[in-house]
Amino acid sequence: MSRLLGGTLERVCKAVLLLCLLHFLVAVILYFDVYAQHLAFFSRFSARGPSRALHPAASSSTNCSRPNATAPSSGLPEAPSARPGPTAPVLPPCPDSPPGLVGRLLIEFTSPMPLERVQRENPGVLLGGRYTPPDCTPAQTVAVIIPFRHREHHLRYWLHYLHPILRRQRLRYGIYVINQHGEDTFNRAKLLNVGFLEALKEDSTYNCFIFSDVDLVPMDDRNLYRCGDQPRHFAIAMDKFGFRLPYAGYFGGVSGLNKSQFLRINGFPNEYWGWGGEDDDIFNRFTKIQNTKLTMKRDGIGSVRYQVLEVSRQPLFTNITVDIGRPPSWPPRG
Ligand code: NGS
Repeated sequence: MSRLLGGTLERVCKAVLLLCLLHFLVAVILYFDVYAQHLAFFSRFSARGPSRALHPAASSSTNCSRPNATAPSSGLPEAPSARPGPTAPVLPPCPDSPPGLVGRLLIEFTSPMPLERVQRENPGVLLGGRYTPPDCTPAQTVAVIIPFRHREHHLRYWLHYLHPILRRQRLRYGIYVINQHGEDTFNRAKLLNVGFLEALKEDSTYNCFIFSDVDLVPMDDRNLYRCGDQPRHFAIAMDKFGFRLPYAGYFGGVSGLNKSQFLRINGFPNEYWGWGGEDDDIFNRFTKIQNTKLTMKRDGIGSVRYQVLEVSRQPLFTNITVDIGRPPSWPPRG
């Protein structure tokens, strides 16, 4: 009887052990599945809904670098950059994989972030938030467009994190904050259209446009802010969505299109007043599905109407205040 009981007990113990092992294996697989995508990790520091705690990957300092860190062998020059004059030697093309990247970044939004500090820590950035690597010639010129209103606090963090990242990525870039004038309903996509046109007025050599929310920063500098053969969605793994896409076809947060891609889809829709939907419409422009097929020809960069009220070149960004009008009189969305 006792031998029978002992045998059963042994079998139960073995089964429990096996189950534990299986559990451990699944945990390891899931861990690597999530962390394999860490290049694409993004942190949103204000959710549109209630604010959320940062993922431990963002708040822990383990293996993470400070935003203005330099890799030991980066050789990142700090001197203010200048375009080569007629006698300056022709610089070599910038490498595809920039040598000075530091990988995972320590992202935290606790201490105040004065603009003077950001300026001090980014000596190579010129008036208007322009930067050109002094030691190589980048393949693209990148305009970063930020739709904006009343988010100075977020903007300071964004500049603090992004300038060092973009410099390490050896990009030639400019930062354009497109500030919606007045208190009428916000229109993110229309501001992005304005940013595209106004950035090109500032510098007609821009050939890559990165459209970024002001409260979204990459958590790893190996996520390169460059354009590709296809429109790119950068924010595919965000802390607020558990580092996954909230749904297939999500195109919000940070995206990038080169000039011809943007023009081929007639830019972005102007008619999405208030929260949500504009990014889905933009995504649909690539696949020309649903209602977008009917609207994209008449509503886009070709039909955008606005008035520039002020262009102000600040040390770390160009601020363009625009009047984009108001939503039509039927009830606004969102
Ligand atoms: C969808 C919205 C998108 C938005 C996404 C995530 O429902 O514009 O939620 O929103 N689409 C529509 O409203 C049709 S978020 O959780 O970031 O606030 O980007």
